[in-house]
Amino acid sequence: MKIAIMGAMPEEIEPLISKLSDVRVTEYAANKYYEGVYDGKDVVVAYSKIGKVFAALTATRLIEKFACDRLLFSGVAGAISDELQIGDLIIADGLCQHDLDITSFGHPHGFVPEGDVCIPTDINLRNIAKNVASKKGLKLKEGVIATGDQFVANSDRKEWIEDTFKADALEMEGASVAVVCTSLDIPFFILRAISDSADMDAGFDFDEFLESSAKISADFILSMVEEIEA
Ligand code: 3QA
Repeated sequence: MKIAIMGAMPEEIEPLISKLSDVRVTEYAANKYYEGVYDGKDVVVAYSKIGKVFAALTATRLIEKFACDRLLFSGVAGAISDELQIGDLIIADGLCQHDLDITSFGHPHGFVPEGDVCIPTDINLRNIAKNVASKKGLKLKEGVIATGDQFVANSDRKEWIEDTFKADALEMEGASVAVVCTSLDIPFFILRAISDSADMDAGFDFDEFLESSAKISADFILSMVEEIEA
């Protein structure tokens, strides 16, 4: 078993790589990949850079070149659900692409032929997350995460995403990782800690809480790695 852990931004993986031992760094397509050991398990950590295309490239590389057979994503997200405050954790039960649109042809938002509007995450990894949360007494929301190549800082757009996809949080990478992992048959998991509420104040909040929320997510992911059987 080799576990890939990816984020989108350097801030999202720094709290992870600082905890690895025997680190070896390699570079591919202007991304750095950190192979190392955590809790006796082989892990490969990388940040993709922002957005769906970079995330798809990095996820593919982690699976095909580094032979990872599980992929965990750690990072921050904008909240949609009122239940989610800054610093709260959400795991995706499914992910959709809110900016994928061939509705001119009568298809629903987020759909293309031979694809799915909503891609489910691995149930075993979700159960491990729930066990970690209950052990640590942490609140963990489970819901739909919507992905698109937009930093959403607009209440109208946010409400549209909520209404259209029943989404609880939004970000810019999860669904593309879901497409790659499902296509390549790799169990995957998406965790996010809230950095902002995707509204007028989102840019300001994001700058303020990126680091602290990224750390909350990363710490949780490491606890999950401890629970995953080698
Ligand atoms: C935002 C990051 C991208 O990887 C997606 C954070 C948190 N709040 C969001 C929101 N809308 C969409 N996504 C998010 N991540 C990158 S833009 C800022 C870059 O600053 C999740 C996310 N409201 C770089 C310095 O110039």
